[in-house]
Amino acid sequence: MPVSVSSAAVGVAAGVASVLGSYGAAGFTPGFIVAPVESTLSRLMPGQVITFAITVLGNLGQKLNLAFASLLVVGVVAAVAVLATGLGRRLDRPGVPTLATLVAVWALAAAVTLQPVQALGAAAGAGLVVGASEVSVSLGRFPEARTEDGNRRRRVVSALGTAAAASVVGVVAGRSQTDEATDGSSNGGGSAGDRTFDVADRIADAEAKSFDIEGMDPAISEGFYQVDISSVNPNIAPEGWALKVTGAVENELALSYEDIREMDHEHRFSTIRCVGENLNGHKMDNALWTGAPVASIIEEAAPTSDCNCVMLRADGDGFFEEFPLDALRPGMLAYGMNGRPLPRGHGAPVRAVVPGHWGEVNVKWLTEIEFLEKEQDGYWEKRGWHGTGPVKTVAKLHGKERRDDGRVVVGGHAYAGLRGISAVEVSTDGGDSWTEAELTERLGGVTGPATDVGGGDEFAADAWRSWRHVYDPPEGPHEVVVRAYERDGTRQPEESTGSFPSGPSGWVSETVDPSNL
Ligand SMILES: Nc1nc2c(c(=O)[nH]1)N[C@H]1C(S)=C(S)[C@@H](COP(=O)(O)O)O[C@H]1N2
Ligand SMILES: [Mo]
Repeated sequence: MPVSVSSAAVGVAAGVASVLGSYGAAGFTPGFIVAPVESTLSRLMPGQVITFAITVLGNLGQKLNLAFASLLVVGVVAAVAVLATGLGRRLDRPGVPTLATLVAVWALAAAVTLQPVQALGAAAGAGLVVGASEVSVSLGRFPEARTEDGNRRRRVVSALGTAAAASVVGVVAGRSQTDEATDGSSNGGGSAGDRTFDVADRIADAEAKSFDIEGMDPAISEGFYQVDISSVNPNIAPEGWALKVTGAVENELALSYEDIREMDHEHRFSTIRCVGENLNGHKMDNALWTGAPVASIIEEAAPTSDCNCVMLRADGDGFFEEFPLDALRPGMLAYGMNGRPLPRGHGAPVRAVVPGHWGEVNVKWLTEIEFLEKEQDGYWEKRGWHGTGPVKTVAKLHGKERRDDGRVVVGGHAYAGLRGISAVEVSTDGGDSWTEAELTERLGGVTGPATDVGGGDEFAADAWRSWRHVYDPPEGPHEVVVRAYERDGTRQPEESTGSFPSGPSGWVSETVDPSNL
Protein backbone atom coordinates (compact mmCIF):
# COMPACT_ATOMS: atom_id res chain seq x y z
CA MET A 1 0.00 0.00 0.00
CA PRO A 2 1.60 3.28 -1.06
CA VAL A 3 1.51 5.87 1.70
CA SER A 4 1.21 9.52 0.74
CA VAL A 5 3.11 12.24 2.56
CA SER A 6 -0.12 13.63 3.92
CA SER A 7 -1.26 10.27 5.30
CA ALA A 8 2.14 9.81 6.90
CA ALA A 9 1.91 13.27 8.46
CA VAL A 10 -1.54 12.50 9.84
CA GLY A 11 -0.17 9.18 11.14
CA VAL A 12 2.78 10.80 12.93
CA ALA A 13 0.47 13.41 14.42
CA ALA A 14 -1.76 10.57 15.63
CA GLY A 15 1.32 8.83 17.09
CA VAL A 16 2.41 11.89 19.04
CA ALA A 17 -1.11 12.58 20.30
CA SER A 18 -1.47 8.97 21.31
CA VAL A 19 1.76 8.94 23.36
CA LEU A 20 0.73 12.13 25.13
CA GLY A 21 -2.85 10.90 25.47
CA SER A 22 -1.47 7.82 27.17
CA TYR A 23 0.65 10.02 29.42
CA GLY A 24 -2.47 12.04 30.20
CA ALA A 25 -4.36 8.92 31.27
CA ALA A 26 -1.60 7.19 33.19
CA GLY A 27 1.00 9.82 34.08
CA PHE A 28 4.52 8.54 34.59
CA THR A 29 3.37 5.09 35.72
CA PRO A 30 3.54 1.62 34.13
CA GLY A 31 0.24 2.34 32.33
CA PHE A 32 2.09 4.88 30.15
CA ILE A 33 2.54 3.19 26.77
CA VAL A 34 6.24 4.06 26.56
CA ALA A 35 7.04 2.53 29.98
CA PRO A 36 7.06 -1.18 29.09
CA VAL A 37 8.87 -0.44 25.83
CA GLU A 38 11.61 1.51 27.59
CA SER A 39 12.06 -1.09 30.28
CA THR A 40 12.20 -3.90 27.73
CA LEU A 41 14.83 -1.99 25.78
CA SER A 42 17.01 -1.48 28.85
CA ARG A 43 16.63 -5.10 29.85
CA LEU A 44 17.67 -6.30 26.39
CA MET A 45 20.57 -3.88 26.13
CA PRO A 46 23.92 -5.71 26.14
CA GLY A 47 25.95 -5.36 29.36
CA GLN A 48 28.76 -3.42 27.68
CA VAL A 49 26.38 -0.88 26.20
CA ILE A 50 24.60 -0.30 29.48
CA THR A 51 27.92 -0.03 31.34
CA PHE A 52 29.12 2.52 28.81
CA ALA A 53 25.90 4.44 29.32
CA ILE A 54 26.28 4.39 33.11
CA THR A 55 29.98 5.23 33.31
CA VAL A 56 30.24 7.67 30.39
CA LEU A 57 26.78 9.15 29.81
CA GLY A 58 25.56 9.01 33.42
CA ASN A 59 21.88 9.88 33.79
CA LEU A 60 21.71 11.04 30.19
CA GLY A 61 21.85 7.44 28.97
CA GLN A 62 18.51 6.61 30.53
CA LYS A 63 16.94 9.80 29.14
CA LEU A 64 18.13 8.89 25.66
CA ASN A 65 16.64 5.44 26.06
CA LEU A 66 13.32 6.97 27.10
CA ALA A 67 13.39 9.33 24.11
CA PHE A 68 14.19 6.46 21.77
CA ALA A 69 11.38 4.33 23.22
CA SER A 70 8.96 7.26 22.78
CA LEU A 71 9.96 7.67 19.13
CA LEU A 72 9.54 3.96 18.60
CA VAL A 73 6.00 4.08 19.98
CA VAL A 74 5.15 7.16 17.90
CA GLY A 75 6.36 5.27 14.82
CA VAL A 76 4.37 2.15 15.57
CA VAL A 77 1.18 4.05 16.36
CA ALA A 78 1.66 6.12 13.20
CA ALA A 79 1.91 2.92 11.15
CA VAL A 80 -1.18 1.49 12.85
CA ALA A 81 -3.11 4.70 12.24
CA VAL A 82 -2.10 4.82 8.58
CA LEU A 83 -3.11 1.20 8.07
CA ALA A 84 -6.40 1.57 9.91
CA THR A 85 -7.18 4.77 8.02
CA GLY A 86 -6.33 3.18 4.69
CA LEU A 87 -8.46 0.10 5.33
CA GLY A 88 -11.28 2.24 6.71
CA ARG A 89 -11.25 4.47 3.67
CA ARG A 90 -11.56 1.56 1.31
CA LEU A 91 -14.93 0.87 2.83
CA ASP A 92 -15.75 4.44 1.88
CA ARG A 93 -17.90 5.10 4.90
CA PRO A 94 -17.36 8.25 6.97
CA GLY A 95 -16.18 7.53 10.48
CA VAL A 96 -14.73 4.13 9.69
CA PRO A 97 -11.08 5.30 9.51
CA THR A 98 -11.46 6.99 12.89
CA LEU A 99 -13.19 4.03 14.46
CA ALA A 100 -10.62 1.61 13.04
CA THR A 101 -7.80 3.77 14.42
CA LEU A 102 -9.42 3.99 17.83
CA VAL A 103 -9.88 0.24 18.10
CA ALA A 104 -6.45 -0.65 16.72
CA VAL A 105 -4.52 1.80 18.91
CA TRP A 106 -6.53 0.82 21.99
CA ALA A 107 -5.74 -2.85 21.35
CA LEU A 108 -2.07 -2.05 20.88
CA ALA A 109 -1.85 0.08 24.03
CA ALA A 110 -3.79 -2.44 26.10
CA ALA A 111 -1.57 -5.27 24.90
CA VAL A 112 1.62 -3.34 25.67
CA THR A 113 0.63 -1.97 29.08
CA LEU A 114 -1.94 -4.58 30.22
CA GLN A 115 -4.02 -1.61 31.38
CA PRO A 116 -7.20 -1.66 29.24
CA VAL A 117 -8.78 1.40 30.86
CA GLN A 118 -5.72 3.64 30.74
CA ALA A 119 -5.13 2.45 27.15
CA LEU A 120 -8.18 4.54 26.23
CA GLY A 121 -5.96 7.60 26.61
CA ALA A 122 -3.65 6.43 23.81
CA ALA A 123 -6.64 5.50 21.64
CA ALA A 124 -8.34 8.83 22.25
CA GLY A 125 -5.23 10.79 21.20
CA ALA A 126 -4.87 8.92 17.91
CA GLY A 127 -8.61 8.77 17.29
CA LEU A 128 -9.06 12.52 17.77
CA VAL A 129 -6.35 13.30 15.25
CA VAL A 130 -7.64 10.93 12.58
CA GLY A 131 -11.19 12.05 13.30
CA ALA A 132 -10.28 15.71 12.91
CA SER A 133 -8.57 15.04 9.62
CA GLU A 134 -11.65 13.17 8.37
CA VAL A 135 -14.04 15.86 9.49
CA SER A 136 -11.95 18.62 7.97
CA VAL A 137 -12.49 17.12 4.54
CA SER A 138 -16.14 16.15 4.84
CA LEU A 139 -17.26 19.42 6.42
CA GLY A 140 -17.56 22.63 4.51
CA ARG A 141 -20.25 24.19 2.47
CA PHE A 142 -19.02 23.29 -0.96
CA PRO A 143 -17.07 20.07 -0.55
CA GLU A 144 -17.51 19.32 -4.25
CA ALA A 145 -15.67 22.53 -5.06
CA ARG A 146 -12.62 21.50 -3.09
CA THR A 147 -9.50 20.40 -4.82
CA GLU A 148 -7.52 17.28 -3.95
CA ASP A 149 -4.63 19.48 -2.90
CA GLY A 150 -6.80 21.61 -0.70
CA ASN A 151 -8.27 18.53 0.97
CA ARG A 152 -4.82 17.18 1.64
CA ARG A 153 -3.73 20.44 3.18
CA ARG A 154 -6.85 20.61 5.33
CA ARG A 155 -6.32 17.03 6.54
CA VAL A 156 -2.74 17.67 7.56
CA VAL A 157 -3.36 21.05 9.16
CA SER A 158 -6.32 19.81 11.18
CA ALA A 159 -4.40 16.69 12.23
CA LEU A 160 -1.43 18.73 13.41
CA GLY A 161 -3.64 21.24 15.19
CA THR A 162 -5.59 18.53 16.96
CA ALA A 163 -2.40 16.71 17.88
CA ALA A 164 -0.97 19.90 19.38
CA ALA A 165 -4.12 20.55 21.39
CA ALA A 166 -4.39 16.94 22.56
CA SER A 167 -0.73 17.00 23.54
CA VAL A 168 -1.15 20.04 25.72
CA VAL A 169 -4.12 18.43 27.47
CA GLY A 170 -2.13 15.20 27.79
CA VAL A 171 0.88 16.89 29.38
CA VAL A 172 -1.24 18.76 31.91
CA ALA A 173 -3.34 15.71 32.81
CA GLY A 174 -0.25 13.48 32.90
CA ARG A 175 1.52 15.74 35.36
CA SER A 176 -1.36 15.59 37.78
CA GLN A 177 -1.64 11.81 37.35
CA THR A 178 2.07 11.49 38.10
CA ASP A 179 1.72 13.65 41.21
CA GLU A 180 -1.18 11.56 42.38
CA ALA A 181 0.72 8.33 41.91
CA THR A 182 3.72 9.79 43.68
CA ASP A 183 1.51 11.18 46.42
CA GLY A 184 2.85 14.65 45.87
CA SER A 185 5.88 13.53 47.87
CA SER A 186 9.30 14.63 46.78
CA ASN A 187 12.17 12.41 47.66
CA GLY A 188 11.84 12.72 51.37
CA GLY A 189 14.19 15.50 52.34
CA GLY A 190 14.76 16.10 56.00
CA SER A 191 12.93 19.41 56.33
CA ALA A 192 9.86 20.26 58.37
CA GLY A 193 6.23 19.33 57.78
CA ASP A 194 3.84 16.71 59.09
CA ARG A 195 5.48 13.40 59.69
CA THR A 196 3.78 10.05 59.88
CA PHE A 197 6.36 8.52 62.18
CA ASP A 198 7.58 9.86 65.48
CA VAL A 199 11.13 10.72 64.59
CA ALA A 200 11.42 14.39 65.52
CA ASP A 201 14.24 13.74 68.02
CA ARG A 202 16.31 11.84 65.51
CA ILE A 203 15.81 14.44 62.81
CA ALA A 204 16.85 17.12 65.30
CA ASP A 205 19.94 15.06 66.13
CA ALA A 206 20.83 14.92 62.43
CA GLU A 207 20.29 18.65 62.02
CA ALA A 208 22.61 19.32 64.93
CA LYS A 209 25.25 17.11 63.31
CA SER A 210 25.11 18.83 59.92
CA PHE A 211 27.60 21.26 58.44
CA ASP A 212 26.11 24.12 56.46
CA ILE A 213 28.49 24.56 53.54
CA GLU A 214 27.57 25.62 50.02
CA GLY A 215 27.30 22.59 47.74
CA MET A 216 27.01 20.01 50.49
CA ASP A 217 23.93 18.22 51.84
CA PRO A 218 23.06 18.22 55.53
CA ALA A 219 23.34 14.90 57.41
CA ILE A 220 19.95 13.84 56.01
CA SER A 221 20.18 14.26 52.25
CA GLU A 222 17.95 16.89 50.72
CA GLY A 223 17.56 15.16 47.37
CA PHE A 224 18.17 11.46 47.76
CA TYR A 225 19.57 10.09 44.49
CA GLN A 226 17.66 7.50 42.52
CA VAL A 227 18.95 4.66 40.36
CA ASP A 228 16.52 2.41 38.49
CA ILE A 229 16.67 -0.13 35.71
CA SER A 230 13.54 1.45 34.20
CA SER A 231 12.69 5.13 33.75
CA VAL A 232 9.11 4.66 34.90
CA ASN A 233 8.78 3.35 38.45
CA PRO A 234 6.29 0.73 39.56
CA ASN A 235 3.20 2.18 41.23
CA ILE A 236 2.18 -0.24 43.95
CA ALA A 237 -0.55 0.48 46.50
CA PRO A 238 0.05 -1.01 49.96
CA GLU A 239 -3.26 -2.91 49.76
CA GLY A 240 -2.17 -4.59 46.54
CA TRP A 241 1.27 -5.51 47.86
CA ALA A 242 2.51 -8.79 49.34
CA LEU A 243 5.89 -10.21 50.24
CA LYS A 244 6.59 -13.86 49.52
CA VAL A 245 9.27 -15.71 51.44
CA THR A 246 10.18 -18.75 49.39
CA GLY A 247 12.80 -21.35 48.48
CA ALA A 248 15.02 -23.36 50.80
CA VAL A 249 13.06 -22.74 54.00
CA GLU A 250 11.05 -24.80 56.44
CA ASN A 251 8.15 -22.35 56.30
CA GLU A 252 7.27 -20.39 53.21
CA LEU A 253 5.53 -17.15 54.17
CA ALA A 254 3.24 -14.60 52.58
CA LEU A 255 3.12 -11.25 54.34
CA SER A 256 0.78 -8.35 53.67
CA TYR A 257 1.65 -4.70 54.18
CA GLU A 258 -0.42 -4.81 57.38
CA ASP A 259 1.61 -7.78 58.61
CA ILE A 260 4.84 -5.84 58.14
CA ARG A 261 3.39 -2.75 59.83
CA GLU A 262 2.33 -4.82 62.83
CA MET A 263 5.82 -6.15 63.42
CA ASP A 264 8.20 -4.42 65.82
CA HIS A 265 9.72 -1.48 64.03
CA GLU A 266 12.74 0.76 64.32
CA HIS A 267 14.05 4.03 62.93
CA ARG A 268 17.52 3.78 61.56
CA PHE A 269 19.94 6.10 59.77
CA SER A 270 21.51 4.29 56.86
CA THR A 271 23.57 5.57 53.96
CA ILE A 272 23.16 4.09 50.49
CA ARG A 273 25.78 4.36 47.77
CA CYS A 274 25.62 3.15 44.16
CA VAL A 275 28.49 1.01 42.87
CA GLY A 276 28.17 2.71 39.46
CA GLU A 277 28.76 6.26 40.67
CA ASN A 278 31.81 8.45 40.14
CA LEU A 279 34.37 8.69 42.93
CA ASN A 280 33.25 12.18 43.97
CA GLY A 281 29.76 11.70 42.51
CA HIS A 282 26.39 12.32 44.09
CA LYS A 283 24.94 8.82 44.20
CA MET A 284 25.55 8.43 47.91
CA ASP A 285 22.92 9.68 50.32
CA ASN A 286 21.72 9.28 53.84
CA ALA A 287 18.20 8.94 55.22
CA LEU A 288 16.35 7.89 58.34
CA TRP A 289 14.51 4.70 57.50
CA THR A 290 11.56 3.26 59.40
CA GLY A 291 10.75 -0.41 59.09
CA ALA A 292 10.76 -3.93 60.45
CA PRO A 293 14.00 -5.78 61.12
CA VAL A 294 14.23 -8.66 58.68
CA ALA A 295 15.90 -11.00 61.21
CA SER A 296 12.64 -12.20 62.73
CA ILE A 297 11.27 -13.07 59.29
CA ILE A 298 14.38 -15.07 58.50
CA GLU A 299 14.01 -16.87 61.80
CA GLU A 300 10.36 -17.67 61.17
CA ALA A 301 11.06 -18.95 57.67
CA ALA A 302 13.94 -21.10 58.97
CA PRO A 303 16.37 -21.46 56.05
CA THR A 304 17.39 -25.03 55.29
CA SER A 305 20.34 -24.58 52.96
CA ASP A 306 23.90 -23.81 53.99
CA CYS A 307 24.53 -21.70 50.90
CA ASN A 308 24.34 -18.45 52.91
CA CYS A 309 22.77 -16.86 49.86
CA VAL A 310 19.50 -15.10 49.30
CA MET A 311 17.77 -13.53 46.31
CA LEU A 312 15.63 -10.42 46.66
CA ARG A 313 13.18 -9.75 43.85
CA ALA A 314 10.93 -6.93 42.74
CA ASP A 315 8.15 -8.12 40.43
CA GLY A 316 7.19 -4.52 39.64
CA ASP A 317 10.27 -3.82 37.55
CA GLY A 318 11.78 -7.28 37.24
CA PHE A 319 14.86 -6.43 39.32
CA PHE A 320 16.63 -9.07 41.42
CA GLU A 321 19.85 -9.27 43.41
CA GLU A 322 21.59 -12.13 45.16
CA PHE A 323 23.92 -11.69 48.14
CA PRO A 324 24.93 -13.34 51.41
CA LEU A 325 22.17 -14.12 53.88
CA ASP A 326 24.51 -12.87 56.61
CA ALA A 327 24.37 -9.43 55.00
CA LEU A 328 20.58 -9.44 54.95
CA ARG A 329 20.24 -10.56 58.59
CA PRO A 330 20.85 -7.08 60.09
CA GLY A 331 18.75 -5.46 57.35
CA MET A 332 15.30 -3.99 57.52
CA LEU A 333 12.12 -3.89 55.48
CA ALA A 334 11.63 -0.14 55.26
CA TYR A 335 8.26 1.51 54.72
CA GLY A 336 9.19 4.95 55.99
CA MET A 337 11.81 7.48 54.96
CA ASN A 338 12.66 10.55 57.01
CA GLY A 339 9.46 10.19 59.00
CA ARG A 340 7.11 9.87 56.04
CA PRO A 341 5.80 6.91 54.07
CA LEU A 342 8.42 5.55 51.69
CA PRO A 343 8.16 7.54 48.43
CA ARG A 344 7.28 5.69 45.25
CA GLY A 345 10.64 6.46 43.66
CA HIS A 346 12.45 4.87 46.59
CA GLY A 347 10.49 1.63 46.50
CA ALA A 348 7.02 2.10 48.00
CA PRO A 349 5.43 0.42 49.72
CA VAL A 350 8.39 -1.60 51.06
CA ARG A 351 12.09 -1.82 50.22
CA ALA A 352 15.08 -3.59 51.67
CA VAL A 353 17.71 -1.55 53.51
CA VAL A 354 20.85 -3.63 53.88
CA PRO A 355 23.59 -2.08 55.99
CA GLY A 356 27.08 -1.68 54.62
CA HIS A 357 26.58 -3.15 51.16
CA TRP A 358 26.40 -1.40 47.78
CA GLY A 359 23.10 0.22 46.82
CA GLU A 360 21.93 -2.43 44.41
CA VAL A 361 21.09 -4.98 47.13
CA ASN A 362 18.69 -2.46 48.71
CA VAL A 363 15.90 -3.81 46.50
CA LYS A 364 12.98 -1.42 46.07
CA TRP A 365 9.34 -2.45 45.53
CA LEU A 366 10.42 -5.68 47.21
CA THR A 367 8.05 -8.59 46.56
CA GLU A 368 10.06 -11.75 47.25
CA ILE A 369 12.81 -13.03 49.49
CA GLU A 370 14.01 -16.33 48.04
CA PHE A 371 16.44 -18.50 49.98
CA LEU A 372 18.67 -20.28 47.50
CA GLU A 373 20.29 -23.71 47.43
CA LYS A 374 23.18 -22.32 45.45
CA GLU A 375 24.44 -18.95 44.27
CA GLN A 376 22.98 -17.19 41.24
CA ASP A 377 23.85 -13.95 39.49
CA GLY A 378 21.74 -10.87 40.14
CA TYR A 379 20.56 -8.38 37.54
CA TRP A 380 23.75 -6.31 37.54
CA GLU A 381 26.10 -9.26 37.99
CA LYS A 382 24.67 -10.76 34.79
CA ARG A 383 25.86 -7.53 33.17
CA GLY A 384 29.37 -7.77 34.54
CA TRP A 385 29.18 -5.72 37.76
CA HIS A 386 30.34 -6.89 41.19
CA GLY A 387 28.07 -4.72 43.26
CA THR A 388 26.67 -6.88 46.03
CA GLY A 389 29.55 -6.75 48.50
CA PRO A 390 30.52 -4.27 51.22
CA VAL A 391 30.93 -0.67 50.07
CA LYS A 392 34.35 0.87 49.57
CA THR A 393 35.43 3.71 51.83
CA VAL A 394 35.15 7.26 50.53
CA ALA A 395 35.35 10.85 51.72
CA LYS A 396 33.49 13.16 49.33
CA LEU A 397 34.38 16.78 48.73
CA HIS A 398 31.18 18.61 47.84
CA GLY A 399 31.15 21.69 50.05
CA LYS A 400 33.29 24.67 49.04
CA GLU A 401 32.76 28.15 50.35
CA ARG A 402 34.71 31.36 50.87
CA ARG A 403 34.12 33.16 54.12
CA ASP A 404 33.94 36.90 54.59
CA ASP A 405 37.31 36.79 56.35
CA GLY A 406 38.85 35.31 53.20
CA ARG A 407 39.29 31.81 54.58
CA VAL A 408 38.00 28.80 52.64
CA VAL A 409 35.74 26.09 54.05
CA VAL A 410 35.64 22.66 52.43
CA GLY A 411 33.57 19.71 53.53
CA GLY A 412 31.76 16.54 52.63
CA HIS A 413 30.52 13.19 53.84
CA ALA A 414 32.65 10.16 54.64
CA TYR A 415 31.28 6.64 54.53
CA ALA A 416 32.81 3.22 55.10
CA GLY A 417 29.71 1.07 55.58
CA LEU A 418 29.83 -1.04 58.72
CA ARG A 419 33.58 -0.53 59.07
CA GLY A 420 32.76 2.98 60.29
CA ILE A 421 34.63 6.25 59.86
CA SER A 422 37.07 7.29 62.60
CA ALA A 423 38.87 10.20 60.95
CA VAL A 424 39.19 12.25 57.78
CA GLU A 425 42.38 14.00 56.70
CA VAL A 426 42.64 16.90 54.28
CA SER A 427 45.53 18.17 52.21
CA THR A 428 45.32 21.59 50.59
CA ASP A 429 48.63 21.26 48.77
CA GLY A 430 47.95 18.28 46.53
CA GLY A 431 48.90 15.65 49.12
CA ASP A 432 52.22 16.98 50.48
CA SER A 433 50.93 17.80 53.95
CA TRP A 434 47.88 16.58 55.83
CA THR A 435 45.62 17.93 58.57
CA GLU A 436 42.89 16.14 60.47
CA ALA A 437 39.47 17.50 59.55
CA GLU A 438 36.68 18.28 61.98
CA LEU A 439 34.25 15.34 62.04
CA THR A 440 30.62 15.18 63.21
CA GLU A 441 29.63 12.64 65.84
CA ARG A 442 27.94 9.57 64.49
CA LEU A 443 24.19 9.96 64.04
CA GLY A 444 22.27 8.63 66.98
CA GLY A 445 19.01 7.38 68.31
CA VAL A 446 19.10 3.97 66.81
CA THR A 447 18.39 0.54 68.18
CA GLY A 448 18.37 -2.81 66.50
CA PRO A 449 20.59 -5.46 65.04
CA ALA A 450 22.63 -3.24 62.72
CA THR A 451 24.18 -1.57 65.74
CA ASP A 452 25.63 -4.81 67.06
CA VAL A 453 28.42 -4.27 64.60
CA GLY A 454 30.39 -1.90 66.76
CA GLY A 455 29.44 1.46 68.11
CA GLY A 456 27.05 0.38 70.84
CA ASP A 457 23.36 0.91 70.94
CA GLU A 458 23.06 4.64 70.56
CA PHE A 459 24.77 5.04 67.22
CA ALA A 460 23.87 4.31 63.64
CA ALA A 461 26.43 1.79 62.50
CA ASP A 462 25.85 2.37 58.78
CA ALA A 463 25.53 6.12 58.42
CA TRP A 464 28.03 8.57 57.01
CA ARG A 465 29.77 11.23 59.07
CA SER A 466 30.39 14.75 57.84
CA TRP A 467 33.79 16.46 57.81
CA ARG A 468 34.84 20.10 57.53
CA HIS A 469 38.09 21.96 57.17
CA VAL A 470 38.71 25.71 57.29
CA TYR A 471 41.99 27.14 56.00
CA ASP A 472 43.79 30.18 54.62
CA PRO A 473 43.94 29.52 50.91
CA PRO A 474 47.04 30.07 48.82
CA GLU A 475 46.84 32.47 45.88
CA GLY A 476 45.15 30.83 42.93
CA PRO A 477 43.96 27.29 42.21
CA HIS A 478 45.24 24.46 44.39
CA GLU A 479 44.52 20.77 44.80
CA VAL A 480 42.51 19.66 47.83
CA VAL A 481 42.77 15.95 48.61
CA VAL A 482 40.68 14.01 51.16
CA ARG A 483 41.16 10.57 52.68
CA ALA A 484 39.23 8.62 55.28
CA TYR A 485 40.17 6.23 58.08
CA GLU A 486 38.06 3.32 59.19
CA ARG A 487 37.25 2.57 62.81
CA ASP A 488 40.12 0.10 63.18
CA GLY A 489 42.58 2.69 61.89
CA THR A 490 42.81 1.42 58.31
CA ARG A 491 43.45 4.24 55.87
CA GLN A 492 41.52 3.96 52.63
CA PRO A 493 43.66 2.98 49.60
CA GLU A 494 45.05 5.83 47.51
CA GLU A 495 44.95 4.03 44.20
CA SER A 496 42.06 5.21 42.11
CA THR A 497 39.87 3.01 39.93
CA GLY A 498 36.73 3.67 37.93
CA SER A 499 33.36 2.37 39.07
CA PHE A 500 33.22 -0.70 36.83
CA PRO A 501 32.99 -3.43 38.00
CA SER A 502 33.26 -3.15 41.77
CA GLY A 503 32.84 0.52 42.65
CA PRO A 504 35.13 3.55 42.52
CA SER A 505 38.05 3.77 44.90
CA GLY A 506 40.78 6.25 45.74
CA TRP A 507 41.27 9.59 47.44
CA VAL A 508 39.03 12.37 46.22
CA SER A 509 41.00 15.26 44.80
CA GLU A 510 39.49 18.53 43.60
CA THR A 511 40.92 21.78 42.32
CA VAL A 512 39.80 24.73 44.43
CA ASP A 513 40.12 28.22 43.02
CA PRO A 514 39.45 30.75 45.81
CA SER A 515 38.72 33.52 43.31
CA ASN A 516 35.80 31.47 41.99
CA LEU A 517 34.20 30.90 45.36
N1 LIG B 1 13.49 -2.88 42.25
C1 LIG B 1 14.63 -2.19 42.14
N2 LIG B 1 15.39 -1.99 43.23
C2 LIG B 1 16.55 -1.30 43.14
C3 LIG B 1 16.99 -0.81 41.88
C4 LIG B 1 16.16 -1.03 40.74
O1 LIG B 1 16.47 -0.61 39.62
N3 LIG B 1 15.00 -1.72 40.91
N4 LIG B 1 18.18 -0.14 41.82
C5 LIG B 1 19.17 -0.48 42.84
C6 LIG B 1 20.34 0.37 42.81
S1 LIG B 1 21.47 0.05 41.57
C7 LIG B 1 20.61 1.28 43.78
S2 LIG B 1 22.08 2.11 43.82
C8 LIG B 1 19.60 1.58 44.83
C9 LIG B 1 19.27 3.04 44.82
O2 LIG B 1 18.25 3.33 45.73
P1 LIG B 1 17.52 4.74 45.61
O3 LIG B 1 17.00 4.85 44.21
O4 LIG B 1 16.46 4.77 46.65
O5 LIG B 1 18.60 5.75 45.86
O6 LIG B 1 18.39 0.86 44.64
C10 LIG B 1 18.56 -0.46 44.24
N5 LIG B 1 17.28 -1.12 44.25
MO1 LIG C 1 23.39 1.10 42.12
